[in-house]
Parts: sequence; structure tokens; C-alpha cells
Amino acid sequence: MSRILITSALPYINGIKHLGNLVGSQLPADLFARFCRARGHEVMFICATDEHGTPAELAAAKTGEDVAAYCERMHRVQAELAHGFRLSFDHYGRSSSERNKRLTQHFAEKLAENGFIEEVTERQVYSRADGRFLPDRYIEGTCPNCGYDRARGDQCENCTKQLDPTDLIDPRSAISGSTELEVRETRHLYLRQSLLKDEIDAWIDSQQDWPVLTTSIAKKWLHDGDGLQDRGITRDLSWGVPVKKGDAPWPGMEGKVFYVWFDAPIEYIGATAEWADAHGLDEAAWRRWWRTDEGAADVRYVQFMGKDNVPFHTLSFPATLMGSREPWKLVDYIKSFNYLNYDGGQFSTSQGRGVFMDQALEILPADYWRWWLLSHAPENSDSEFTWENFQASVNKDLADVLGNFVSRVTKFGRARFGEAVPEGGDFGPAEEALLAALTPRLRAYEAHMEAMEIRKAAYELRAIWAEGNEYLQAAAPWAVFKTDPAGAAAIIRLSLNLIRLYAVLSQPFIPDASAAMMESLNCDDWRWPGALPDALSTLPAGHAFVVPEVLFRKITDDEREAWQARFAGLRS
Ligand code: B3M
Ligand code: ZN
Repeated sequence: MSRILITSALPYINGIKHLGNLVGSQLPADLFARFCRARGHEVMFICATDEHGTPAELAAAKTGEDVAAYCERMHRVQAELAHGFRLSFDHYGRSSSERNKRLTQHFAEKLAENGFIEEVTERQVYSRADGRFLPDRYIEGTCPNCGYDRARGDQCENCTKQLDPTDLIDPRSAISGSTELEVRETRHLYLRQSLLKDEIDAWIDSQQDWPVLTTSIAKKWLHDGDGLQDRGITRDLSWGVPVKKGDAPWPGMEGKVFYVWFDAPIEYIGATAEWADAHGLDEAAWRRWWRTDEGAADVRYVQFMGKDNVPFHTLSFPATLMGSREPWKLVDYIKSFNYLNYDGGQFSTSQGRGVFMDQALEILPADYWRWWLLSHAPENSDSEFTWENFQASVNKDLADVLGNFVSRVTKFGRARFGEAVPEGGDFGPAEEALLAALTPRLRAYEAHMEAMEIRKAAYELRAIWAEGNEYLQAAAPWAVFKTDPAGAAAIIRLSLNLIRLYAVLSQPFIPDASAAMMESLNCDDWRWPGALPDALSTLPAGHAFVVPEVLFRKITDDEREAWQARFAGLRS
């Protein structure tokens, strides 16, 4: 048994996430957490809402709420959806927590003590009408390159040219539309990442087993262009972690907050501390996950995220931890994902394109989505959601293969032998062949799950279900029963035990269906299988069971077409 710390990238607070976001971090992290727990490891699975920054302020302004109230409400909405998808976080925290505030201020103070913070005077656009400095992307104007009149201060969406706000012709505030803009001087703290470049480089080089997607992104940012750049970690905003040194003011930084990307990853630690607080535990309880001098040296730490978040997790956050010169736990493995596209285009939060978490659960239960999303996870390249593919996978894998097996076995068993595992009969060559086929598949499934090769794991799990179906089809207990009732009893006994095995193995993918299978078997033995002959004799003759409700229903063509039409447009 080992101790495994698992974090999912923190969903940003300003709206409900789409299925592409879900499959890029939270869902695969949950799969892995469930698997690790099932194998008997001690798991700490952490997520939180990422609540600071300008987008939160603007989203709140749009709904007319105070930003703190907006974040609180949206945190509850996201927590409920996470529960709806059965994401089994040990704690779902908030980056606006007191814990994170303290930790963020602590790290900044340590970084400053160690010479990794520099004060820099910047010239920034100030909007008199809005009474605030404007971040680059909140300044709009005409692109000097192509003439597009809604180019943003950081980039022109039309011709993709990277811009500086001062390049824009007729610049205006994207918040108020005001053109009363001026350039003012403001002082900010910079994290001197460049001083840590060699250390970070060596650390990344020492990670032999990281996925190529992760290391290639990290290396690109380390070595391309001017290499690892120092970064501003403070902002002229009111919503965020105030820039302070512990309880003392930070001279010259009054009224400023830390940049959202500085405090967000620190919330992985903050949320673990929130977990301890929520359970009335002491400091040691969370520090044993994070401080290598207090127990975390034995912890394996795995992070899950989309590829766009990789630079922050391979460079900036490690720079924060290393630069503190305190023994904080660094990540051991980063599982990163490409993008999931939607029906010929991209999922888009800003445009409301695609299926969002709340809408998905209105249509079908979580397991249907979990299965499709995980078995099509964008691991080695981008992948695409289409309604046809979704319908085909659900109907075939879940309804025809798994659901049908469970239904046939329990119904035939009840009809011929009553609602108890039948006794009598012997196992023969067909059963031996089944075990011989299942054993290597089971071990391959375990290996893929351990390696977080999600599609490969899904493939083996599906094959394990199919082996049962093929066995049942070939053994044909309905025919055998006519001449050899005991022989049919043996087949059903084995098949009922297979259902239990399927519940245990499938639980990381489809937890609700697994729970329903176990309940119908009147069983609470979730032990992971060792040798198959043992695992498949867990339910003894005489053990009571019932026929479960339909596990998975099929998606009809009419439904598919209706959903296709409903989600063709943009969400308002
Ligand atoms: N909130 C992801 C995003 O919204 C960002 C992740 C933070 S992880 C510390 O794109
Ligand atoms: Zn342009």
C-alpha cells in the first residue's frame, strides 16, 4: 500500500464547464483516484474552484452580484455538478479560502527572502471611467495589421497577430467602452523564474517517465526564444489575495493582489489544509501529504490537466515551491490531455458551443457520459465528440455488452433456479478457456490503469465484458438446462460471480452501475481480484440475489437527432 496524492486542475469559477474541460482533468483524475483506492492505496484526491482574477470580477459584474457572493454561489453550482458526475474528491476547496490566502502570502514572503522577487515599474493602461488598470485583454481597438475593429490588447482574433495594447488604433475599455484611457506607471512584483531555470531544467530531465506531451511543452518554454521569463505575480485588482508579508504590509504594494495563476496552484496545498479543517484534524494531517520533512517523501503525487495548463505546472508552480527553499512536495507525474472537439468544431465556453456539465446530466445519467468520455479521452491527439459516436458506444458497449450480460444471467437464473446462486454442476473446458482468456486481460487492464493509459484501459475493460458475453452465448445454459440442470447451474453460478467481478473492475469508470450490480447481488465485497478462480467463487451457492433494473438503456435515433438539433446552436 502506498500513499497517492492526486490533483485535478482547478476549474475556473466563471461558469459551468463543458465536457471537454471535464475529460481534460477532473474526470480522468477521478478514474485514477477510484482505481488507486480500489487497489488499497491511501489516496488524497484534491480539487477546488479557481476564484480570483478579472474574469471572475467581470462575470460577477454581469450578473450584478458582489464578486464574493458570485463565487460562493458558483462554487456551490460546480460542487453539485461534480457530485452529479460522481467525482470522488476528498475535498473540493476554494482558492479564495483563508488557507490559500495565508499560504500564498507565505510563499511570496519566502521567495522574497531568497532573492526570487524583484520589484518592477510597468507602464499600464488605466481607464479613468472604470477607475482601474485594464489587463491587456480588456482593451479593444482596431488592429494595425488587418483593420479588424475588435482586436484585443493581447492579440488580434482575426489575423492572430500578437499585439501590445499600445499598438491598437482607437483603443477603448472592453468593460465600459470608454476611450478615456491613459498610460500610468505602476509597480509590480516579479517572480525571477530565470534564476531557477537550471534547477527546473534538471528536475524535468530527471523525470524519465513523463508523457511526451508534458515534457515537450515544458521544454519548449524553457528553451525557445529567450527561455524562462520572469513573470509579474501581482495585479492592480481588488479581488484576490492581498499582497502582504504575513500580517505585515508589503511597502509599495498596498491595494494590489497576487496574480490568479500565482495563487491557484498553491490552492492544491490550501485545499488539503481545508480538508483537514473540515474534518477537525490537526496540521500534521495535511502536512504529511505536502512536506517531505513531515512524511510526504513517501507520497507519489500525480497531477491531471489539459495541455494549456502544462507550462504553469512544469515551470511556474515548481519555481514557487523550489524558490521557497522549504521542503515542499513536487509533482511526480503529470498526466496531460489534448483537446476534445465538438461535432466538427471546438467546445467553447465563451461562445457557449457544445454540451455543458449541467445539460449533460439533464439528458442522461453520469455513467453514460463517463464511459464515453473516458473511453475516448484525448490522450495522444485531439479527439471529437459526435452524437453518432456517443449513441453507438453507449448502445453497444454499455447496453448490448455489459447490460445485456447482467440482465440475461440474472433473469435466466431467477426463472430456473430462483433468486439464489444455484448449486451443483462442475466446471469444464469452457470455463477453463474463459479463465485463460480473462486472466491476461485483467492483468493488462491493471497495468494500463496504473500507467493512466485510459483508452487502453477502457479497451481491456470492454473486452473483459465481451468475454463474459461470448462465454454465456457459447455455454448456452438455456439449452443445457433441458438435459443437464446441474450443468446449467454451474454456468449461472460462475456468471453471477462474473457480475461481481465486473462491478469491482468497472467501478472507476461507471460507479453507479457498479453499485447497482453489487446491490442486486446483495454483496458488499469490493475486494480487487487476485487469482481469478478465487475471485469467481466469492458468491457461494445459496447466496441471494435479485434482478436489477435495466442498467443501461439504448439511445434511440429520435433522441440522438433531437439532441443534435438542441445542441447545434450556441448556449445563451
Ligand atoms: N483555472 C484552468 C482554466 O480555467 C485553470 C487551472 C488552474 S490549475 C491550478 O483554464
Ligand atoms: Zn488583425
